[in-house]
Amino acid sequence: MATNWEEFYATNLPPTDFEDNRIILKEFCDRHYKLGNKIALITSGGTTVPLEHNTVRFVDNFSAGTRGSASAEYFLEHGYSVIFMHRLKSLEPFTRHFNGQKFMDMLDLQEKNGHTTITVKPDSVDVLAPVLARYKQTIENGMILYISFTSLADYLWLLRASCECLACFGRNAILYLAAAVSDFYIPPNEMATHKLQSEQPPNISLKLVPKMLSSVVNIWVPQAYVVSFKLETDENLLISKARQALVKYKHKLVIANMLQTRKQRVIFVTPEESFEINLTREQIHHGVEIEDSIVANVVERHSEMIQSTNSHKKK
Ligand code: 9Z3
Repeated sequence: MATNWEEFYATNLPPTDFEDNRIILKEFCDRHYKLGNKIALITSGGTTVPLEHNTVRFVDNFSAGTRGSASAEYFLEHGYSVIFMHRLKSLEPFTRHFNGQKFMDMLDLQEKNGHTTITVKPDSVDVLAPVLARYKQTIENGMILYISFTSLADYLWLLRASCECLACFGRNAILYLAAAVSDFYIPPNEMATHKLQSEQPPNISLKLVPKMLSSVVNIWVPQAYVVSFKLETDENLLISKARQALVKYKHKLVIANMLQTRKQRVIFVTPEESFEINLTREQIHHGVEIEDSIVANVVERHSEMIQSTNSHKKK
């Protein structure tokens, strides 16, 4: 009998650029595997759930991609190669610091004798230079791969393809699943072909998306260090739901967060313990990002896992 997963992939077509992305993913992974690098797959941003095959409307969610894009920078600082699998047009590492008007406001425009010069305002150089330097170094060393998705189906196709390429890394891979992935969708055979008409209120019935974590942890990358995120809006559910996920999927770590406070507070839930990381008002005021501590902690746990496996092997 086909599992929910097989059925999902059998009935939802891959995105049009899927084969190209698969080749790019494989090349990136092969290169970094040969270099002996540790690698982090970071998922980031929300997914869309189309309401029509010829999609005019879709269900979306709040995720801006702050968690994923900031975390990507910190993983790079810790020496990891990074696959940044993100929602198209959500925040990206490095450029996230200068989003929208901020970037324009950093520049000066001069017109003289028919010549146009654009310069960075002196007081913006200190802000731009360190980020630009890190960006250039990352790109020159080929340390990051940007792969984008929009819909839930795109995301799930790319997730499986990434896992296939990461399997050879064994314990040297981290999966850091920060994307806010829809739990509900409309199966293709139940979806309208054309734009829903507005003569009557539509009757939309969403189905549950098969739980991908189970395949990730048990089949696709069984040796990797898998970190999932649990988002809630009701504090009373947060820890119990995070624990439930750990028990069900048997991975290493769930990072729980509340929608409203996700930028200043997270709770690490592992099979052995749970503890909070909190930023003070002062830290927030000084531009400290919670992802700095989150990633440092995850990296430490990952190293411990690798070391403990190595010492087991030696015995
Ligand atoms: C998260 O909980 C992320 O921390 C956020 C980050 C999406 C809240 P932003 O992108 O927000 O910085 O604006 N991600 C996982 C959310 C999720 O859908 N988790 C599933 C669940 O809670 C489990 S995989 O059931």
